[in-house]
Amino acid sequence: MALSAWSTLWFLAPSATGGKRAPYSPHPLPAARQYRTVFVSDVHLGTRGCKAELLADFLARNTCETLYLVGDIIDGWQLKYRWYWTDAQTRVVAEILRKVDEGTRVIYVPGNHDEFLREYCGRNIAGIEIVADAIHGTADGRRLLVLHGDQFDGVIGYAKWLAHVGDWAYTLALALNDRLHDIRRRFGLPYWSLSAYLKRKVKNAVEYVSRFEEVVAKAAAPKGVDGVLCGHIHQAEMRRIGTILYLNDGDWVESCTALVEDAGGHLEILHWASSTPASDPARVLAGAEGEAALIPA
Ligand SMILES: [Mn+2]
Repeated sequence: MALSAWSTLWFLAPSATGGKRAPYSPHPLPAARQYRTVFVSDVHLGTRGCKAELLADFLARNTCETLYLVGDIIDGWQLKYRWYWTDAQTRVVAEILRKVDEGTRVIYVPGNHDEFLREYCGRNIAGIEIVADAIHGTADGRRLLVLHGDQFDGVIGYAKWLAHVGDWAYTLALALNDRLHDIRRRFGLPYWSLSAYLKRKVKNAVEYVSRFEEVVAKAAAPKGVDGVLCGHIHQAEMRRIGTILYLNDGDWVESCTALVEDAGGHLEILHWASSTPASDPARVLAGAEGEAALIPA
């Protein structure tokens, strides 16, 4: 009993190598892969919640012919209130520009948090094409409408001012999450997500997600496309809704997901945080994967 209690507190004990904490054991990162297309959104650069290190690693370790940045990449709302920027966030920008230099076509579809970029739609900034929306042709001939998704907030009945309040509450929940995780980790307790817990408690959030997915699919159907790909609600998904394939690439504040297409047109949701080893410090930082945002952002 005493032994097991101590073993859970092993990290408090001075290591044999001179009083410092034992370093995390190195694990091999997942093998780099070549994709035809990578879609990422809801990175929220400029916020504390942004898992920039994981995203920079993901971008550095995977190549693609086309990279879609599906909105809320830079969080203009947060940066307006308070300037927050880290070296890892600079690395994300550097990795995107490196992709441009290496010949990847980079297409940026602004979202609501980076709506300041919408006035540049049709322009090319540093080799990145800024567009309001796009049609992506998959390798197997399907046509996907690519947009951020906030356009449908009004239809769902989510006012913009309310979204701002939601954004603030969501940021707070994520901050509490990280703090709580730090404390629990110190006591050797496993990861427990406050925001995931709250999400389960807040039934409205679950209803919002399914309603959002249906509204987006319904709007895409008359456009003569096979599917629609968006972000915005921080919940990765791939499912058929009526005749439309609904795709959501998730986010990089909680779940660290991307949507990827291989050379044959096969689409899948990639959980980058869970594809790294459990004891990887970067993963600990990212928290649990696959959980939804408490409040749509
Ligand atoms: Mn958004």
